[in-house]
Amino acid sequence: MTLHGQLYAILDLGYVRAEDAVPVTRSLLAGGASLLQLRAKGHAEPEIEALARQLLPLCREAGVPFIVNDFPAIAASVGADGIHIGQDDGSLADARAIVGPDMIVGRSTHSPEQARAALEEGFDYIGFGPLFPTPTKLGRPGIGMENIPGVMEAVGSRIPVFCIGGIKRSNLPEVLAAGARNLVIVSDLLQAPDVEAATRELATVLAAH
Ligand code: TZP
Ligand code: MG
Repeated sequence: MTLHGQLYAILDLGYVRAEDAVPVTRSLLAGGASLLQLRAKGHAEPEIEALARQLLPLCREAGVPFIVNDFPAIAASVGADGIHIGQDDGSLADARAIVGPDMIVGRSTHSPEQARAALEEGFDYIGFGPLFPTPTKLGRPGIGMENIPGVMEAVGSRIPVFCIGGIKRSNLPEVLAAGARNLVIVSDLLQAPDVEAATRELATVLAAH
């Protein structure tokens, strides 16, 4: 994985109806997303697996890694490219026992200490945030932007660090000025009137930065 310039899009069923998952994923991919995650909090595993089987070929066709949130067994069963796990979802070794040695395994981190720990444990990338409070992840305070430079230096020079949480086209300049180089953006893409155009706008700025 390249260290800089990536836009990680999430097909989040909190914003997209399952029946719209395929066209919205096509728009995210056409707009230039670098990675795509399926995030389906509260949905039943068979439904998530069925959706993953639909989205995986779209990502393959676009040459974009397809990542499953939360469920290593689903990622393994559908042959996804990666799995994303949070702080409460077990260790890297737990995930590797299910997905094997080759799959991308990413970790959510919420502090510089967690970011460094994830690097040392051997994760392939991290999410770092939420930078700002966000309705997509309720109940977590924003950690602010002041730790971005330190985390980018210590961790982001070794594995991709994806800043996440409340990032929008409107605050993109300040987030980039703070040192972010890869971003996860959920609601600003999924709530855009033209998802493909919004994705293209963000992906272009990020790739050129
Ligand atoms: N983890 C930390 S913040 C977040 C997740 C999944 C949600 C980011 O969504 P948005 O809509 O881009 O703030
Ligand atoms: Mg999780």
